[in-house]
Amino acid sequence: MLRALPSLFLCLVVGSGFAAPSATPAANVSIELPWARATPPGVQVGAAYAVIANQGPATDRLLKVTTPASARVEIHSTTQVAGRMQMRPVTELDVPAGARITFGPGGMHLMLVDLKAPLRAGTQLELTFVFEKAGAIAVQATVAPIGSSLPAEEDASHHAHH
Ligand SMILES: [Cu+2]
Repeated sequence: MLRALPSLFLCLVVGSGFAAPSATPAANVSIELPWARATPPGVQVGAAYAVIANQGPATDRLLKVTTPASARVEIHSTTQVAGRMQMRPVTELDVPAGARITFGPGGMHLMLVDLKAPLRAGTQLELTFVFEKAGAIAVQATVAPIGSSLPAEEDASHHAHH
């Protein structure tokens, strides 16, 4: 229960989501603009974000997310309850055909629990999304500075040009 405190702290940082489209070829499901926030020393949890897009004809389901950077990754939703942001674990997330689900500060997010080391701005973080149908999709998330509400601009332009 102790680690709920730093989690809550991160989740309380209000920010708007982002929705810059970027085309990723291949499978029915793609992970776009993955990014994470840097963490201060001593904090045991981090937050990561991305857009999950399902271009396929059928619903797929996100079963879990893993990373070498932390002991585990929880999928959290954030809701406003009596003026306060509360986050809840989501065990399985359905991604309907044609849907784009945006993870961002103040909303859905990936919570990296028991970080092995602080997340440093400018580094890359490997995230593997495991879907029921699409299987495992590994992406490199850019770590943006502490408190960022958008992925690094460099990262966005990188995606736009490739
Ligand atoms: Cu959370």
